[in-house]
Amino acid sequence: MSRPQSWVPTDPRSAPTREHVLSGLHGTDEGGAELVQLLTPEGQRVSDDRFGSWADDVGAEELKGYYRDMVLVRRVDREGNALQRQGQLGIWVPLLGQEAAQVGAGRAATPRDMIFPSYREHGVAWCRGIDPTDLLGIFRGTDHGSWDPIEARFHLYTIVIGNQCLNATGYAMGQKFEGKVGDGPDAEATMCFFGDGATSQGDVHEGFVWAAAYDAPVVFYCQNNQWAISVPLERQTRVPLFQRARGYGFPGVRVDGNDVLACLAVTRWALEECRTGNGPVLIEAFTYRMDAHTTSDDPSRYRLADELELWKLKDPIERVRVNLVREHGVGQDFFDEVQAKSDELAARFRAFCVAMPDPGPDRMFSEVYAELSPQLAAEKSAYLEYHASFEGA
Ligand SMILES: Cc1ncc(C[n+]2csc(CCOP(=O)(O)OP(=O)(O)O)c2C)c(N)n1
Ligand SMILES: [Mg+2]
Repeated sequence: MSRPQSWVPTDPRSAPTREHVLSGLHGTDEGGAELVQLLTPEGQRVSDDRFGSWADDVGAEELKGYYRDMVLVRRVDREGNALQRQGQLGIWVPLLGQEAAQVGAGRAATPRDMIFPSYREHGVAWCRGIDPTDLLGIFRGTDHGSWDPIEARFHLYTIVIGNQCLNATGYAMGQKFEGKVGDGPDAEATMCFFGDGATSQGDVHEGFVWAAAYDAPVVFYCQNNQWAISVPLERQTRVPLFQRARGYGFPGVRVDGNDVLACLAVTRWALEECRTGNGPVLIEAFTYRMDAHTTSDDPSRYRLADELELWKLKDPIERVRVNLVREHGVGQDFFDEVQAKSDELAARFRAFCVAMPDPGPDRMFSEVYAELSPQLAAEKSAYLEYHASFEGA
């Protein structure tokens, strides 16, 4: 069967043929011609007419910074996985493979911008200045989230798939209503992180519709890591995800999610569009989840190992390392220094985790509402009384 040139039917009124559907699915499997890339998997810096200028200021020093970010974030991630296996955490959600998608986007945001994550955004949290030890509470089950979302301008993790798209859109509408969109230095935007699977949720659709109708300054940042637990991307969509934006009336861009520079450039552009009143924007960061969905998942049951082997060749950290060595003459000292920093961070992360105290029974009632309602206050005292009945038992 020959594949048509494009997935788009020639007559827009006609239903897509089987061939069109299949070619559309094919388009979702690969980056495709519209993938924005500034750093190839081989570590070569390349140009891009539309977005290249948004990373023109990135020289050796900045690139070294992004390399350091990605190595440290990966190290935290690997330690998190190990701590779960050793019984110190109830669960861990790995980001392995998505470091560039997160660091590129996270470093593009200014301190004024507000960010709504899902549950895998440890790299974005890092860019917001959240100490990695603050991530441990949720996964050890001692906390709902240990950072102040207002101060960090980074909301607490959301486990309910897609829900944060509504929160982010509402927040961005508020920014618009309060006159925070425009040319001034106080302009700000919102960024919302979600996965490929989340795009099948009603909440994401509703968020897109409201954001479009109100010109809300929100960047929808979809990390397409090809899988929603065991469900592959082709079960979620007939068209490449970035093209969905068109149906809502705003631009969609597909960026190489394993290319930190391209993610930085495209996100800088998108946030600026939003701040200046041209939002919303959808970014599809085309990447791959190299580990399991969570530590409760076993991907060998639903995907072939050779897929992972192919994506290893597109590793987001390795291409930056190669570029630093080849195009900037960075020597081994720098890489040794980053390695030493990563060992130090890992040791601190582990030591913090194993020493975390168990919270008291009142903890689950604290910092949820500013003031407890009478009903919650009654529930709290009943619970504390029940707890106390075990004392000495
Ligand atoms: C509303 C809702 N439905 C189902 C789930 C169970 N669930 C947790 S993660 C997940 C898959 C999400 O996939 P994707 O959006 O691609 O994000 P990824 O985990 O790949 O980053 C599902 C179905 C949930 N948490 N919330
Ligand atoms: Mg996914």
